[in-house]
Amino acid sequence: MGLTSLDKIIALQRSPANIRNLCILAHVDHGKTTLADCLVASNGIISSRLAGKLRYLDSREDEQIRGITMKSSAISLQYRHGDQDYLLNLIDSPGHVDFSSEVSTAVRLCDGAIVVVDAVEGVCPQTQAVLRQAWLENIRPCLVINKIDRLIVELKLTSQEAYTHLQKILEQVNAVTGSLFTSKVLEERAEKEKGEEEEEKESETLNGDQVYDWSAGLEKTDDSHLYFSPDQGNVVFASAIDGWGFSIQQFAHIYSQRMGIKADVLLKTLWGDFYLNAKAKKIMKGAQAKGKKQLFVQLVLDNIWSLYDAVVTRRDKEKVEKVVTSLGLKVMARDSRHSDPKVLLSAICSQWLPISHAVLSMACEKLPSPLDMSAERVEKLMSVGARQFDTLPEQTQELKKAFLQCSSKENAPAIIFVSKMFNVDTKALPQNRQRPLTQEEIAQRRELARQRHAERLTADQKAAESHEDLTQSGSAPQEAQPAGHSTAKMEIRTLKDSKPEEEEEHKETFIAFARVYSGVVKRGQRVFVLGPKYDPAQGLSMLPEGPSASQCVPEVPHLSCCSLESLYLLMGRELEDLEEVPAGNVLGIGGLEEYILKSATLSTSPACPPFTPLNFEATPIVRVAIEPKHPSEMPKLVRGMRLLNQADPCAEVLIQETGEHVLVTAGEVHLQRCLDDLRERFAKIEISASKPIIPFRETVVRPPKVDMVNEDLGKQQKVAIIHQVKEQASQGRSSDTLHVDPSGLVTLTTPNRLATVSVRAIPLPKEATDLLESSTELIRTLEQLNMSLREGKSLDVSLRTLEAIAGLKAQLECLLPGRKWRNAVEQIWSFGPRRYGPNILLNNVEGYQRPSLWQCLATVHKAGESGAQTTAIRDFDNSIVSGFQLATLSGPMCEEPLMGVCFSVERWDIQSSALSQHQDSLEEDSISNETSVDSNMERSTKISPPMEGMAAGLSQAKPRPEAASTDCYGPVSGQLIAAMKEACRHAFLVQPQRLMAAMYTCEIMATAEVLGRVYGVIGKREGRVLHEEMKEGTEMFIIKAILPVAESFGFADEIRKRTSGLASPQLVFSHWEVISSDPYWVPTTEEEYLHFGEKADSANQALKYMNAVRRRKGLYVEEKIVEHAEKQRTLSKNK
Ligand SMILES: Nc1nc2c(ncn2[C@@H]2O[C@H](COP(=O)(O)OP(=O)(O)OP(=O)(O)O)[C@@H](O)[C@H]2O)c(=O)[nH]1
Ligand SMILES: [Mg+2]
Repeated sequence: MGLTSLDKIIALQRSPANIRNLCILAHVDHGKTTLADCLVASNGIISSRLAGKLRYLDSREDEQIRGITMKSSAISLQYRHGDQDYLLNLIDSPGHVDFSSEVSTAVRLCDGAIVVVDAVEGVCPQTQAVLRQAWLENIRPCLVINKIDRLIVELKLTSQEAYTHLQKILEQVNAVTGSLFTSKVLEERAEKEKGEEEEEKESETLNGDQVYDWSAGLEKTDDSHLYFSPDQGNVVFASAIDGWGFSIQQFAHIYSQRMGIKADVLLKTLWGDFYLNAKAKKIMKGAQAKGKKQLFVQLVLDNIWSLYDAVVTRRDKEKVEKVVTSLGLKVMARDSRHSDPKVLLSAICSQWLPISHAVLSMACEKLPSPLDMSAERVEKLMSVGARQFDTLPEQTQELKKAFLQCSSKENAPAIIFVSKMFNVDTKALPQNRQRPLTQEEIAQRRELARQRHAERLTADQKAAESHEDLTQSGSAPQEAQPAGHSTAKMEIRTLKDSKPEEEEEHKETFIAFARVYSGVVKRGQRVFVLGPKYDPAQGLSMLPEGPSASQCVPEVPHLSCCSLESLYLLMGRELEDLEEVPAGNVLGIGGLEEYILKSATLSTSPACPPFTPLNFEATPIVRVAIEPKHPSEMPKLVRGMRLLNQADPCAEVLIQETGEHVLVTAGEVHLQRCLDDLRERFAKIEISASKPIIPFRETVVRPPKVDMVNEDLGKQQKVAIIHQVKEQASQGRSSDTLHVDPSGLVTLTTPNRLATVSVRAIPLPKEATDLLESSTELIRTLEQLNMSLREGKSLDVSLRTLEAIAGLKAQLECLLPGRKWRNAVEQIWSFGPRRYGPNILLNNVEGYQRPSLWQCLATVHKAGESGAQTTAIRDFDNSIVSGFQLATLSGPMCEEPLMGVCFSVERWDIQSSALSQHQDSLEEDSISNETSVDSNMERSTKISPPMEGMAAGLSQAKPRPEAASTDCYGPVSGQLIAAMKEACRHAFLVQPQRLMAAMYTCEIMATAEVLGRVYGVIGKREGRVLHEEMKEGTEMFIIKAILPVAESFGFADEIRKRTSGLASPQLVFSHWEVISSDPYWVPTTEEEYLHFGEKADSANQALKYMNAVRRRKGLYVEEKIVEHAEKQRTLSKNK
């Protein structure tokens, strides 16, 4: 880029009112990068002839090869609009679902977005997703309806039909916005109502006139500015590939001059049901009813249609010339002579209706500048997790002003957010880049080269001579021998020169993708790095007198200090060095890789809170184990995976218990990119990846009512089940500590016989499981609250969080109805695995009371309310929970996590000797205090005989000295954990078990001809079609289907191949689903024998999955390898 424009950009960075930070968002392949090309070409960075073909911002090789964008990248452009110069920091984002996390990183740094929609495909799943993301981040969108040329050339619509079609697309987009808006208003309304109710309760006075207000609040709220409408100026119609685009402002301007109609009248009527009455010289309403052409069709579309007709379809040279002269354009001869009519077309269109002009003008007019940031957005950015903005320290709340002012004054605190770390080749950094040479340098180099050439010539001559001598004397030539003094010197020099270069080649530098929200950032400045858990209140108390980041910092948790070594202007593939960057700009920062993993907040003020984490929509689900081809290269792989983890917002890297290095990615395409990155950039070694590791869940279901041939199961079958249970129980009774009763209650005693637990496994209703699965964040917060309550800390929770918890509780109560679940929600002991999973531990132990899981909801927390007799036994409470956590983390079928299982603990006995043993060990650790004496006393007063009535009582069956002899079993708490885990596993095993498979949803667009093949592929892969509909105005069908993740690998490829590239699906993780077949099923009734045969060896999908997992994990797989060993005969011998 030229120096002048860099200077200009630096100057523009200082006036935030003229800055627009915007990103381009869309579904995959709707033309974002092509549009970005056109905008980049307007700044002369690439040639306008190449715009749309180059895809300049797709700088990776695999992006170019695959034709999809895989990362978001930024470029700064300038544009003159009206009499002002603007700086546009443009970010292109990927549209493929696998990379949706990259979209989140882009959206966070912007104030506005350009949403691109393909005029043929219309609103697609990712279009909805990006609109939602823009909404969640409070950034304002504008719309570009792209690929309008396809309506003309491919679909061959008339201009009238195209108008109707475009109207429908606008309706679709607005419907998405509308639903987002409605849900927000309703939420606010609900909140307000709650506030009002409370107020009413306080005042207890009722307004006499108004009894009840049932308006939803939607009527009052003005939402017209949110919608896309051409007359609002926030819609551009375009064809990025042909280089044209327009908003109706442009045409209003043209026709107001040509026809003498006022521009603002045209603005209002160019889009809509208006027509031109030539006789009356009036614009009238009701074009459709009267069968007239709408103004938009007549004045806009018809012109474009006839141009395409003349240039592309009929190739009518004369007409083209006429049009060109009438529009006052100049077309170069080589363009008009070109054999491809598209060249001429884009030469004409890009002059007549340049797309960059339309889109950039819209961005300048309609998108907000950094100064317009709303207070709502600032508060959202600053409130982390459960904490509300009002509860933040005063100094922190003060910072809101800094955000809103976006000031670049010296005294303004610097606030920066880094949304991702990306890597560039160290050689591409501006300080290492080769500058263009000056004339003198060129001359010098030429001279040097000439000398070297001469030296080489003489050296070669000498070498040839000596070589001849040597061959003549019969000895082998010695290459290493220096041929001449001068060349040896030269070689040494070149060696020296190239060595550091080679080293550098291996280096990747990480650059932070960031934005300055306040203050000026200078090169070398020191700032605080605020971790996601940093608490400004704590920071402020430890750094009282507002110290600057330049001083040495005392140890504050989650806070560190770093200096910003280099600042860069992001110019797509290139970076430019900057000295300082004022507020409101997007920038790259070098030298932070030691401090930041993926994203972070930087500030000079310790009062600054960390920003809310990015909203990631994708769930990483595809796992593969990775190993180097040569085992000795393991350290390189480990290092490479660490770098990959830093460079990708979404990929996860972990080491499993088995020692495998596992990479978790969002999908197949993402996986491929990560592997390529590892091979070529980060590890630079040959690696091999395992087949994708497919996750499963294990669950129990209610006993089936019909058998496999749909016959009612009679009593006979029930007997069989009990029989089976007994059989299993007897198998498990290697020790006599296990007892299973016919109702499925499993009782297990610890090896030292001191403790006994009885557990029953019950399937949770599907809805309840789904609720738990979707509320993991909330449950985690609940668990944290309980933890701090247990530690006796004060609570700092927002009302909203408490409400959400109460809501969860109420919903659970609704979803667990009936006698069976009576009081169940109140008695939830824990969730699991990891304390927030979709399984429940229930406390059904009679007489055992413990603090409720929902204790944070109680307004007054009554400490020590639980019965005195349980205080001692409560010491072991944690062991039961831990046992449950372990059991739910890996189930007995194939050691996968459990899901949707409720373990109800119905009895729990501990012999008092165990307690005293436990107490003894505690006393050894700490000096015994009064409480322990107390509990000892209590214990002696509450003695109950074992296994009788009071299940949770304490029994003193054995005298104390015996306890010493049980020491060989280890601590009681540990034994109890193991016993609880085993009990859960056995309780699980006596219920009918099922595997659960992860499911993807996919939406496939296909034409009628290939529909059958698409169905074929879906069916073959065990998918289900949910619905199919015809896309209005096109011949495309949209098929929505769900597909097990296990069957999805290669699905997209297969669909693409079978439909000759016409359909390409995107897979998004949707939910977990029970696989209906029983992996342990064997025929039991006569009909089943008849139907499936004795061996029942028809494919059992669940068994296949289960065995595959077991085999991978090295577990025992029960399989017959040879069923009927018969001697094989060779046919030829038989003759
Ligand atoms: N007919 C037509 N094709 C277009 C137009 N704009 C883009 N394309 C084509 O659509 C394809 C996808 O374009 P891209 O710009 O790579 O799409 P994208 O939205 O950046 O795709 P991702 O980044 O992968 O999400 C390319 O083959 C383009 O040539 C257009 O206006 N008309
Ligand atoms: Mg792209």
